[in-house]
Amino acid sequence: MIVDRRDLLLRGGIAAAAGALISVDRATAQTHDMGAMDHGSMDHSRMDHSAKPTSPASAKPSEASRDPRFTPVRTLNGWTLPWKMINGAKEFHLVAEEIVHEFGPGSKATCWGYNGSTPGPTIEAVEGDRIRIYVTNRLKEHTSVHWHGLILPSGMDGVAGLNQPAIGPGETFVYEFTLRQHGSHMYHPHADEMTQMAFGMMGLFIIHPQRAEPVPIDRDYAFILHNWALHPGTWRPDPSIMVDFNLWTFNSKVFPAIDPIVARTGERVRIRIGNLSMWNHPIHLHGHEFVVTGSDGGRRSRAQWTSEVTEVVNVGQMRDIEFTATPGDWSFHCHMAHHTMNAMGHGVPNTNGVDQTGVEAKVKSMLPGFMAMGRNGMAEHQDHTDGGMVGPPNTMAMMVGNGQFGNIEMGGMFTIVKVRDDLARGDFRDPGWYRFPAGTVSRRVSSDPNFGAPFRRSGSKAG
Ligand SMILES: [Cu+2]
Repeated sequence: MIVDRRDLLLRGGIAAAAGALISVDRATAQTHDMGAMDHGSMDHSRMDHSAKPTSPASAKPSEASRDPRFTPVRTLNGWTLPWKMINGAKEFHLVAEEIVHEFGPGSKATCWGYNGSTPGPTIEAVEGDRIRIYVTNRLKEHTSVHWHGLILPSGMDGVAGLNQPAIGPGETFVYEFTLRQHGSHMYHPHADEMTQMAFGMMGLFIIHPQRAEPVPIDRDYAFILHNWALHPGTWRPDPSIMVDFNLWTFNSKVFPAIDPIVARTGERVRIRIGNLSMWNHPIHLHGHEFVVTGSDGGRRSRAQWTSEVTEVVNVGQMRDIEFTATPGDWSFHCHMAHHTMNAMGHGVPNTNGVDQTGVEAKVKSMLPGFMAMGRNGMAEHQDHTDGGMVGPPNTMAMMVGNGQFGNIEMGGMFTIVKVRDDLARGDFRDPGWYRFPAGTVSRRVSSDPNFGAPFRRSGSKAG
């Protein structure tokens, strides 16, 4: 069943429509265990094991050797593509295919990705490596892979029609080149690009420098920013949408399904952020000043590092940020407020400040389930949806997530950096909520609105 915004308005009431509503199980918020596996919480349900690629690179992840020169990248909610050394080249095998992807609890869609996931698996290698990548196309239309930001022979650049013939359905092409740089990069199709990217086809391509970095990185996270038009009550992203998206994702997941970024106190953390969405995203970290140390242009010299608390990651760019982890639970999110919400109706009447008492009774006579909301702000949405108010099928509530002090009222591009004193090296498991030292949490001192009689400007009192 397709539910459009008009249906939403009629079925759920004006304010309810402002945040396409569906109940979210409290227990699903931040309780998933990342475990120590690189595969994290990815959904393998649609991987077609009977059709495993026959190239030598179809190895189990454990067969991929670990390089002592660098800390492997941890792809948030994702995984790293295994490889095998064949005839002097690191050999990888990507499979473009349709998948069923879960954005978060209660929201799945038929998407396109690589090797069973969106984003596809991260390709990780070292500057100077010879790389051979097979690409098998299991889609019903042609595709190609562009290695975004890589310095390579023109015939390996992956623009269908320009650099190569398109990879037809069922065909396998091979790309082979030597890595001439290091840095944070991406890959994505360059054939029916608008559609294929709107459906989730993209991945990270991380190239480590040949020599160990002067400032060692203890935890190296990476993710791609993306946006999706998954209209309420539908099961396929709409590739025709240009601005009015309703799911904003880190590695194709929305809060609360995005893995936390876990670190031990004092560790140096790098987060590599790529953007293949259709907006620029100001990414903001609480409680730390980070330094922007690199991009798809490689690692910058120290003199070029800038100290920031928010860094805009423009479309088509990557940014590497680094910081020394400080204990606590710290929000990490896009600062576009609508990008930290899940599915919303846009362009609905503004009910803020509107006394709907009389209207509510009248509408209720025609729509028994109608509930007037939004007079004093929107926060009550989460109470209603957490309380079981039903919205359109397959649609996440606008604001979700429950912390130890109450509703977090977030969604979309939001996760939590969790820094603890007692984590083992390489332990990426969710450590639960931060135990605040006694006396360090902001607390109520009065419930009297006139408390303290602070100075206020005269003449600004509303109504
Ligand atoms: Cu944003």
